[in-house]
Amino acid sequence: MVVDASQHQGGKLIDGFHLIIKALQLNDIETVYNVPGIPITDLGRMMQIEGMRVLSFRHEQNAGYAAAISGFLNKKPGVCMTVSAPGFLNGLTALAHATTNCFPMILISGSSEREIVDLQQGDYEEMDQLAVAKPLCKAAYRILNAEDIGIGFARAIRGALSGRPGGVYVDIPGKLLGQTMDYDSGINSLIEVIDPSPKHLPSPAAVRRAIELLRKAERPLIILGKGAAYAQADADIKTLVEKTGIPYLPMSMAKGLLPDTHSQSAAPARSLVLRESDTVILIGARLNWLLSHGKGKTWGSVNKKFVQIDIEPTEMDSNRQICAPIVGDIGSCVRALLNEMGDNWSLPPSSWTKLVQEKKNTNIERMAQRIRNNNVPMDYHGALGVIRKIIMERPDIMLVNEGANTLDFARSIIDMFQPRKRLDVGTWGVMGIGMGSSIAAAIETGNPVLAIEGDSAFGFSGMEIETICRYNLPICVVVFNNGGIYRGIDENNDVKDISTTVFVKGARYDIMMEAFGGKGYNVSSPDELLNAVREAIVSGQPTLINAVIDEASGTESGRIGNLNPQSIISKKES
Ligand code: ADP
Ligand code: TPW
Ligand code: MG
Repeated sequence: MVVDASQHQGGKLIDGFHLIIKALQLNDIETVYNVPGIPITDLGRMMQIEGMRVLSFRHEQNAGYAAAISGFLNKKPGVCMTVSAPGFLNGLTALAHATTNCFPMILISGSSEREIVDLQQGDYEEMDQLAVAKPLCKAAYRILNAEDIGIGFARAIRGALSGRPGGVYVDIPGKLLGQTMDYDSGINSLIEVIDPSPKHLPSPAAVRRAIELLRKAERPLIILGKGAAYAQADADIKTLVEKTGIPYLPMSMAKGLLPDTHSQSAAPARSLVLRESDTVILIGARLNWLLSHGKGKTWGSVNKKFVQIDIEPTEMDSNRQICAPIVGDIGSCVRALLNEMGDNWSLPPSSWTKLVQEKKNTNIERMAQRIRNNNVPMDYHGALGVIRKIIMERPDIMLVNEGANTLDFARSIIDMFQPRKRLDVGTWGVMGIGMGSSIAAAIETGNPVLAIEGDSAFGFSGMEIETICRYNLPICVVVFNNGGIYRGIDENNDVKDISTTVFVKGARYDIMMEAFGGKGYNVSSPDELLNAVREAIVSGQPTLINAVIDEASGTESGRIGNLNPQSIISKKES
């Protein structure tokens, strides 16, 4: 039953439902991504009545991924709300993903009666959710009393945003919602969090140390990570790159921080700059697996010195010695570096920048030839050459991308021109972020969204195309349909079941979209693909394009096949 808050005002009482709503609104949180059910159905309804946006998904994991990416886009916690035990667990994957990626997010889950859960007497959807959540997020809280709702959410918001951002869990036992208290005391108990993500100035000595190192560098390189995109210090980062004249490499979600066509972008010469650089400045990027841990063949034999800017002090030396750690928020650190550099900064030796430029020219020319094909069936290059053209025409498009080959080729082929326009699988390389990220991108930015999805990747969240149609969102999903995971051609080796990596031949994902009233296209050539995407973007209507890709054109695991363990026994023998 829906109760209007004003009734309570008259009686000078307020309940848990409305205290939660007011606690969120007081902190400028107006959107919730959820799946309803006991005990939070009415909470969602009341949120809507009080003017919040509550979007309902078909699976909590997708609502969670939407919340996670909205945290990244807005520098404000994205909120996901779920029911107890199974709904909570479905949302938890996304909370862990947000924490791993340093995105601020709050997962609010309803839970069963504490007395029964703690005695394990078998309540409806019984689970000790707080204990389960704790190891998978930055902080986890349970609110038992209405008068603690203000404090509880203040802690959650500060937890998600301060220092290294991440996920916070808030456990809401069903009983809390119906609790009442005096209206005025309730309102006074709420907390507007002041400065939840305080500036963290770097120490002057750390800044001087870094500048001294940079002055001696002969082959310097800047690496921009998604922390730099998150920080929203776009103008200062651009100034730093341009004033130093240092070639830079964007990590995938930092693409577009400066346009990929920038003369200093070293992306098309990635292998060369990683191998040959002598001094590397990491800005909001970790030396994790995505950068081969800063070691091995990728990094060559040159003895490198690392400068690292990060808000998290313990990130330093995690994989390599950091000679000049700069701990602080990226905006403040970049500003401090610019101040310390002064006006006469000498550009890197031209022998270095020329070497990078030559390699770039060769690779750009090679790529241009490969994407200029109109093969049918399409290969990844032909199809992505088209998508590349679309983003050049409309750089405001939010590009969502997942898959293996579909991800790896898209990342290198599609140039980005504006910050925070590329949303992908993140640090885990997780499949399933597609539709949740697309929905949040549409809701949070209002821009057109283009999701480039492997057919396997799409399957993890595909049911949300109903959600896309229901809210009539300007999302165009392109399914790169190669009939399987990595490829559609694996043989079944005479065993009973079909190969583990292949799907139904000739599947028509476009018809799924039509089932919900959206527009479907089935295309087999780059020209058809180009026309279909253009029409979709102009129409702003929910669209799914089934793009038929040559089943044989991908490779195992895309670019990271080397990470597969090897058996001494061949697959055929075993
Ligand atoms: P990528 O995958 O793009 O290389 P990572 O997720 O590995 O990026 O790294 C992001 C880093 O950015 C994290 O170590 C995180 O602590 C840091 N970070 C996030 N926001 C800020 C900020 N505002 N200031 C400083 N560092 C930040
Ligand atoms: C949650 C493992 C990595 S990539 C991939 C899987 C299943 C799908 C690749 O096929 P797709 O792309 O999307 O069709 P393409 O172009 O190469 O054919 N479960 C989760 N995350 C991951 N990463 C996997 C499984 C995986
Ligand atoms: Mg595939």
